[in-house]
Amino acid sequence: MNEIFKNIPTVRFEGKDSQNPLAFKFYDADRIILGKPMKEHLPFAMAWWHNLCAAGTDMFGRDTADKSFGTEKGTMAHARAKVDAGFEFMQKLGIEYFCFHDVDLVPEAEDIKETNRRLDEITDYMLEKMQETGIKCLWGTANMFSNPRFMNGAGSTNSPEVYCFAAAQIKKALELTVKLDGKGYVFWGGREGYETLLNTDMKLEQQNIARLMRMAVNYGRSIGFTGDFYIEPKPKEPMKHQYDFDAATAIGFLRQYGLDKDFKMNIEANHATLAGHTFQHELRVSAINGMLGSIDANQGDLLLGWDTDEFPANVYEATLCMYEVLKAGGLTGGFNFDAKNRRPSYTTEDLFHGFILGMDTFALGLIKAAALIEDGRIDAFIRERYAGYETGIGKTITEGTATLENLAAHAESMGAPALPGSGRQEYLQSILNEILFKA
Ligand code: XUL
Ligand code: CO
Repeated sequence: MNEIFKNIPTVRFEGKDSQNPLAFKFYDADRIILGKPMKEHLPFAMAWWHNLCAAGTDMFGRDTADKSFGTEKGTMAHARAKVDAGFEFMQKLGIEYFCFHDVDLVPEAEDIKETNRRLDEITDYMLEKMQETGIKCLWGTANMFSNPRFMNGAGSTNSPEVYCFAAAQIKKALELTVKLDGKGYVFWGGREGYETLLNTDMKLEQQNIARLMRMAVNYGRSIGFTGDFYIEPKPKEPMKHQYDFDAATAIGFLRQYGLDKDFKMNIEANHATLAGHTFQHELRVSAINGMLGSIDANQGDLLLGWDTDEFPANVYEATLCMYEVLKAGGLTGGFNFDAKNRRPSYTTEDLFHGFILGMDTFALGLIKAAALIEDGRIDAFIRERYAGYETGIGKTITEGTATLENLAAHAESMGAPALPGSGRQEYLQSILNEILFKA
């Protein structure tokens, strides 16, 4: 087979003193951290759409990068070339997973039967490559937001015909996910929301989304999909308001409609910040509800109000992310780089630099999060901060034996309570800095 990225060698770990732009400085796949090799803590995935499809087009200008891979775009030859490029790319970086939308894989035809035939053909080819390389599928999904028919959403559309079309795409995408043995299936409701309540039946739209998800679960289970379904919360963009606003909202929705046993969260860093939360907050909310499934690893620009999907470079954030992931006992999914190069970074080398940056950032985050946990001062502080609930009147509260009368009687008997202990935020932030930047 022809090598596509001829100027790029296999990217290897060279350590922190290396200045080789095509080497890892921190991601050392086999290094043991807290008893497990880094690559098991960090199952990285390539997003088909950003890496093999997107070429820099934005609202103000056309492509800057050439992603034709020597073929004509919009053809099945191009679809196959993307498979070749993708697998060579993942192998050169040591990435073991990929994620895809249906229409990332093949050009969409007018007739869904023809699109599905193309999907069968390309996934046969992908399966061959997967067997050859050992690379696996992290998750699949259906793109129910790009085609104009989805202008009002898929599950939330006002048109039953469009709803049927969404059902057909989900059915096929689930079949493909099973065929490729994907660990998960994602719902990102990009257009499941509204532009104005003046034309919106919010209750019906939400019920219909839940109905579609229920049908997806029933069908998925009937064809042998044993993995997790994921909701990927995002508050806005493209719609003004999206129903899966954040993790807490999505979890409430899943519980309301009895879908919580089959679904977990796929948390994306940049979506968290758009919702006005930190990435860590969204991970914690998911984890404490037993629903931390997978992560879309990217970062936003806090000065911009949209989803910039940048490769993660912020070690502080990655450390707090990995702290949450380690505390939760790891992910059932993985770390999908839902990230793209900046438009002026249009060369082949830039594709690799983006992933090297992201993988090194998360490797550093893992190393530092493990150090925070081993250091133990933050954990000890939190334990101590809530120690009052382990004995006496506090224990009656957590055990559930307290009544309002008991607690009121206790309050009356003791006079004014002492102030709660200091939160010591600055001390704790110093510990974090000390561990992050220890010379
Ligand atoms: C969009 C986004 C999607 C999902 C998959 O903001 O994150 O690419 O990850 O549909
Ligand atoms: Co995403």
